[in-house]
Amino acid sequence: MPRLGGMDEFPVKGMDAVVFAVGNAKQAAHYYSTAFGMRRVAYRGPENGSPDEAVHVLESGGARFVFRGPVKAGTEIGRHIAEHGDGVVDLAIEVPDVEHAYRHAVANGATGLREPHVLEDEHGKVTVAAIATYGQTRHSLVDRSNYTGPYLPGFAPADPIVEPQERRSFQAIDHCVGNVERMDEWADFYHRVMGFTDMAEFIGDDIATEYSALMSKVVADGTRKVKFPLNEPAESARKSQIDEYLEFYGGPGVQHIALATNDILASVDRMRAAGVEFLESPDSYYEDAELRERIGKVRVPIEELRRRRILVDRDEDGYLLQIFTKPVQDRPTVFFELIERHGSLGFGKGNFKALFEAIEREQERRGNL
Ligand code: TYF
Ligand code: FE
Repeated sequence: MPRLGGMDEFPVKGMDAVVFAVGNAKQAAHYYSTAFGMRRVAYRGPENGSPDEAVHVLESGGARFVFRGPVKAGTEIGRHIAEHGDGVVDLAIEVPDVEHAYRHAVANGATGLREPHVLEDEHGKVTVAAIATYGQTRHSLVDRSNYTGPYLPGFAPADPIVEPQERRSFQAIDHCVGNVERMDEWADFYHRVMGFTDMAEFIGDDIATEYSALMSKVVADGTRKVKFPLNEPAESARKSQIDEYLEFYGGPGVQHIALATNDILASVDRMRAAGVEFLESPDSYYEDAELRERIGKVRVPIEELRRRRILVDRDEDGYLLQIFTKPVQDRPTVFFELIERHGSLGFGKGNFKALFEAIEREQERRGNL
């Protein structure tokens, strides 16, 4: 029996937020409102106690994105953006006991970036600490069980930027993927520091050399609420998509955030209509007799998936539908995945070939292959 990681040594409640550093938080908040259908709920900036940066907080169901951008020259966040471009600076995790989680992490070799401390305002108290992970990325550890405000003490409630969509395009963060130089080292970090265990999905160099040019391993907490796949470039004839990321981001960082939806068809239609670009799987993917055989019956005709370029995969537990955006900034770095799960706990292993070929077509268009 595999050890049930996380439950005892490092209990987690789930993802608290994905925090982005961006050049212009006001415009990013607008894009994620109009194109991703998110709703702004909180703000902090020069008007209410944050002279260096503006922070817009957006939600879609249980998913929370935070956009931090500099409001003047010479800030720390500005230096981060100069180096990496827009990207993810913090995968914040909600935990029941910050002090315990932080002590456990640091005792097991994590670098502490911020000791546990209490933030307080009229809405209550939040305890926060932070540890370092790959590249310049961090994990804040957050306990907001004694707080009723919109995000963190010091933040003011903010109006939505546009009239919120009738139906949201996603309701939770499914998984957050890191691109690193040494996958095993970071998988071991999550085993030691957070008691996470490996999930079944693994791409070794056997598959890697055939087509993917990457190796990948997934670590997760015992409840599988927090799932972190880790990618490493593999030797191949052409430049790995992971090497491209590492070069353009300037080191390890978050590659993609997968967003859980109950109606991926509607989500894709809405997001495409709002200008979000998705990777295009070829017609041959849908015409493949082997795929049709393996997939069996899913909730919609394959034709509906083909029209939208949605991918489908099945394993012993069920099936999943998924699609990937192109990078959402000019650099070929961060992108998103939409995922609709029907029992499957996997990550779309059966789609890796089609997906990686689509990514390589994009790499080629950018002249980075
Ligand atoms: O998270 C995953 O593992 C899947 C597959 O560059 C994947 O979404 C893996 C690597 C990659 C793109 C997608
Ligand atoms: Fe994924």
